[in-house]
Amino acid sequence: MALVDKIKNKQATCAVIGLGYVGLPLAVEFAKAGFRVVGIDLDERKIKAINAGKSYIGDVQTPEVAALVKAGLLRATTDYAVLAQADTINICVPTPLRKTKDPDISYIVDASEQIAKYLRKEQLIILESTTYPGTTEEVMLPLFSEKGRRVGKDFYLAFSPERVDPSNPLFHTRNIPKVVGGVTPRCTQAAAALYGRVMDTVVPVSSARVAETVKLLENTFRSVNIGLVNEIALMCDKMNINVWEVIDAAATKPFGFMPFYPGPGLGGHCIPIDPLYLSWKARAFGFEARFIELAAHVNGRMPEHVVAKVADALNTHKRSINGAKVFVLGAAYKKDVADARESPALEIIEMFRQKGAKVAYHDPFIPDIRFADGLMRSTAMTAKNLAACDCAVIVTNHSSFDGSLIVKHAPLIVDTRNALKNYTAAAYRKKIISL
Ligand code: SAJ
Repeated sequence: MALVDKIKNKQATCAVIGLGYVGLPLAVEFAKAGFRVVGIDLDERKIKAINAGKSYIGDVQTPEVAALVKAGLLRATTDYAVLAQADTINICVPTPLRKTKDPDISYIVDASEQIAKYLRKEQLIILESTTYPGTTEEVMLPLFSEKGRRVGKDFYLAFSPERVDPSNPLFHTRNIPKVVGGVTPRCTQAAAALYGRVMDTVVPVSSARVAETVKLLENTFRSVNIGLVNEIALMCDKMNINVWEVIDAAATKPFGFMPFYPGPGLGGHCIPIDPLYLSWKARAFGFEARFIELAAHVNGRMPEHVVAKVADALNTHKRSINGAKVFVLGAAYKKDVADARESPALEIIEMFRQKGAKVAYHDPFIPDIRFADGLMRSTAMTAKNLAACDCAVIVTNHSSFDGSLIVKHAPLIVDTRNALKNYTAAAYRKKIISL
């Protein structure tokens, strides 16, 4: 295949559509491997930053971008016309949910329609955005097959799930095994050839559908297990058993167990969303994915449980939640990330406010949060501010949080992340309420 030869000798020009936390690292890895790469994004700021040799993604170093741009291996544009010169095209655009909790693949369709405008012989298109099984073949393929073009002969089409884990210190784009499935075997071969020149490990599978489903299984596995451990936490709370101690002891089992931890709810732009793409598609086949729906229900109830715990804790101090000063510590969806998308903290803050509490929050990664009635800014976590509240609630356990400061000054603490597990002295235990 002429395209595979071009890839093998790195003469291919690679286009990456969508330059976010998946697309930019991918574009940089392709360029580092020696390919000429053109990134495409609608956001002018991203384009300007890249062409000025600057990174806006934590896991991508600016000097690296600068060197690749200087070497002529990396450039960015908002103009899709460059696709006419591309030999390979990777799509890394968002796949959110609509308000109705149905999949929103409009970004994939928009990108595909642009690709179809410039499609020419021997081009390879690879979708990386997480989506329901069948998207590549049922939605994208028809757009490219017009004018008698034949997939696997005139052009190649594949799916390869993104597995980027932002700020993961060990696993980066290049050393995470890359699953890839083509619409035809020759499509798989072409896509595997491309990744084989960039990634340490390539895992070819028999079809695009299999590759789409691999990603959804990975993240549904997490959502369902988090839902299970949250339900166990609710049970242990009723039975006055320390669920954290139970999990730590269970985790000593050297096989057949993987610890997950209860928390204030499920945040991020992957885990709360991806499983619902799978259950939505299953419903189209008349199949009710009950585990997925139940996990979403249990995880969705955790913010309410946290607010109830705080109300009970205040009650033991003869305070009602209405009028109480509540200090939420941590707003990001998980520790040490600067991302509050779908964070349970947002729902918890809203619930406190609806109940008449005076809420402040502190998060070193999230300087402000926009609510319907305006902007809320992060409040410094000082001894004074901790002492001034009626209850502090640890919602995200950032590594930078000073447990001794919190325990010393806050009069009452609800700890939803077991962040204060080392403060076991009787005096402390009286004022620290665990999830
Ligand atoms: N969470 C719990 N208990 C747990 C684990 C997570 O409550 O035991 C919560 C987190 O606080 C967060 C949400 O679930 O609110 C999601 O956490 P996550 O650890 O799954 O982190 P994400 O959303 O960044 O997931 C990403 C995913 N990566 C990709 O989709 C490429 C996921 O597949 C990774 O396994 C995960 O990172 C990871 O392991 O860090």
